[in-house]
Amino acid sequence: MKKTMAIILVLLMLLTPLGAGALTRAQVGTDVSGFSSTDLDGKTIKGNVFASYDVSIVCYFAMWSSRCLSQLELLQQVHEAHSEYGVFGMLLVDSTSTAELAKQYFDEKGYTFTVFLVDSVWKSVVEQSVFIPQSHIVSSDGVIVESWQATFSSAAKIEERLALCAGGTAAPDGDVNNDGKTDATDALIILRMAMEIIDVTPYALAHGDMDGSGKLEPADALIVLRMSMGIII
Ligand SMILES: [Ca+2]
Repeated sequence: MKKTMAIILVLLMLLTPLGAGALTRAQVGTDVSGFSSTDLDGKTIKGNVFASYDVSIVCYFAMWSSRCLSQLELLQQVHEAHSEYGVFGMLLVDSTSTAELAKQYFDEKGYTFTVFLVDSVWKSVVEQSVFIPQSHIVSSDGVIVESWQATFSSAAKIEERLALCAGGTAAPDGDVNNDGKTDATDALIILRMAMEIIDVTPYALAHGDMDGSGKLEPADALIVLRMSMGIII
């Protein structure tokens, strides 16, 4: 039985592409403490800013994307509720997404969290994905511990990820991609992490370590696959 399940898992892994929300190996683990840029008022901001917080979220956004603008409202909510977390917007700059436009928008909306312009250090990170917005959670020493290539549906979702990255715990429910369902996609992500194809993130470990062993293993993927098939609840 175990062998059969393992074969099914491997076949699924080979055949199923991971969609938005997939974690890229190259972004997680990147040291961005050397970044240097300016905020919307032209003030210098550098990588040492992360040292003031348990963890920080940096959301890469463009003014021409309504999907991005919807995230700013959520980020403001997190910023107001949690002084222990750094909340930063990082602006894509082009002819229709300028610092002036962003400043005007933030003033109109009453948003108060810091926005800085993407610099060369961050550019090498964000260019690895075509998705925007993308959010990166950064440790106090300036290393990316989690990257999220999808929109968040609520401030609570952002807060949960930040709490886990800051060392919090969660009940393992198998939903490692945080889409509200436990299904074969989650099993695949766990398997890929167990095989070191993609990096294990704090969020995935908290939600996917089904047997409580402290790490993600094929056994966890099997449990999640069985849950998704209704074999165990
Ligand atoms: Ca899921």
